Amino acid sequence: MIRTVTTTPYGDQKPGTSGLRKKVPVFQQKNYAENFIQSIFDSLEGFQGETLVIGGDGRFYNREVIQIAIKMAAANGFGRVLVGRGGILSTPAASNVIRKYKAFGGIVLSASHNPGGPTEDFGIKYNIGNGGPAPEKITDAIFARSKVIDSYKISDVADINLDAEGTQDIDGMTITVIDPVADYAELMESLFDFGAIRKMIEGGFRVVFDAMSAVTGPYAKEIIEKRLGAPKGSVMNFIPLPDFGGHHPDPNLVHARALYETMMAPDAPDFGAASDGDGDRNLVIGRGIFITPSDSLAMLAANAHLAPGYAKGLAGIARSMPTSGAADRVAEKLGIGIYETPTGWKFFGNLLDEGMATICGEESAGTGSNHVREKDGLWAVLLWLNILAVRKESALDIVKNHWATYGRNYYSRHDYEEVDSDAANGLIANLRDQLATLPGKSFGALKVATADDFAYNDPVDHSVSKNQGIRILFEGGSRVVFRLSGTGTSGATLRVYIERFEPDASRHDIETQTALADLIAVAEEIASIKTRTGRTEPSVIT
Ligand code: VG1
Ligand code: CO
Repeated sequence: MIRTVTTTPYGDQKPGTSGLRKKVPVFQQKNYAENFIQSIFDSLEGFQGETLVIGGDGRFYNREVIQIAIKMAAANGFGRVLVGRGGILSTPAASNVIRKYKAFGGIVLSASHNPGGPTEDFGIKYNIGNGGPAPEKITDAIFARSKVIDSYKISDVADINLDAEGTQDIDGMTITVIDPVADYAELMESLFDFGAIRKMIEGGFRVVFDAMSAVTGPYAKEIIEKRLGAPKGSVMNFIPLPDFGGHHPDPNLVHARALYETMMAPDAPDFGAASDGDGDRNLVIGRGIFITPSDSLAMLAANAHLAPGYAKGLAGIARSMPTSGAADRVAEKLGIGIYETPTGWKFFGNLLDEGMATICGEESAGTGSNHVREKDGLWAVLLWLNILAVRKESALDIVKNHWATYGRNYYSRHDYEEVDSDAANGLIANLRDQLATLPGKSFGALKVATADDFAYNDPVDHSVSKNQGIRILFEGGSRVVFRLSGTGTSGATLRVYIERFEPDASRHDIETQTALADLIAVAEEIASIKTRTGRTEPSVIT
């Protein structure tokens, strides 16, 4: 039986960089999730009888919202729901399922790298039929709808058993509980030379993967241990936990410290990697060398043709604006297009759909390709393994060679988390006010060439996205970028991105923060971070 329930709107359901993210208690307010899901459905057209994919990263409150979403999909007229067993689907796996089964779209439940638990974070995101995050046109419509919504529809049925694969019907809709891993593992096997990787591992190559007690555990177990033959124990923290074991499932040098230390030890394995809460990010560390995400994007692009799925070469590379220009040099050498987009995977969708870009990446540990429409953590790890298996060199040698060929883009991001929102907005406003007068100004040896607030004109649908980050570019190619995070759930997070290009191979071994020290000081001088935020140092440096 279908019920129509009267509700009142919440004013704060604005999707951010990657969907709606709030603390669990916010989502637990009366009708909060229902309002948002109905606002999604109300913003879509033509889904009657169509398929909806539903899955999440297994965090606290995942199962509850999955039940709600299924019952609301039935009441709103979807013909079929595909849901991952246990309510689990990694973000890239969900993207794949949407594409493979020609679904109308999908609802992905995740707050990604943010911590989980009763007082931590939760999130809901809508993906369109290409498998990618809804573009701004749709997220704007969802927000507008959420502000006036007065009722939602839900099927009045008992909870669905999510733990057994199979099919059942409710209110005229079919629900199929699917294996969350199988389709994804098959896709990976179609892109990479599993035989070559298996042989490398048989030959003694040691790989470790930290699933951070998050969604990639079952995927990495199946692929890295079972299909590629890595010894048991190669995948660590492989059981997805609702609170990620109390950790931040954020694969960076702060939260994946143990992995970093393992990789820097004298008896380190050959290759180490980690992924985040929902499986779309990757951290890669070769023995003795941390590979920054921006460098990893460039190196994967330069070597992708060594994997069967990319043997024909790349059509183009796309990177988010704050991501370093290392990939640009590769695109230039390959003679292919390079695109600079705002932060967030949704901006890559059109470029991938149009065949303009094959590989995309973000400095925030996200890399992916046209195989799905999300960034994909395990995909990046497997592409690295495929490249290592073909080149038969260490990751360290590949990195050093790359820098020697293309030059090195020293790069770092400084995050100031949970700062006062007014202070953060004031800081950005102050930077905006300086944009006109900065060009031509000198700070020590650094002279500002241009300064702007990044705006993106989508070359495919010609939509314009403004205010995407303050860029200060110096003569010689160095730059500093400032923007506020769109994924946080309390206060504001200021991100400062710092980059300097160094062509001289004899200067490629400087410690990163040292190499960037002058720029870091100028960033402080221009933005007055310390006085405006009251912070003496960043909370996270990546
Ligand atoms: C951050 C990253 C961005 C990424 C987004 C979602 O956004 O900077 O590159 O696409 O998270 O990633 P923001 O607005 O906080 O800077 V995930 O893995 O959290 O879905
Ligand atoms: Co993520």
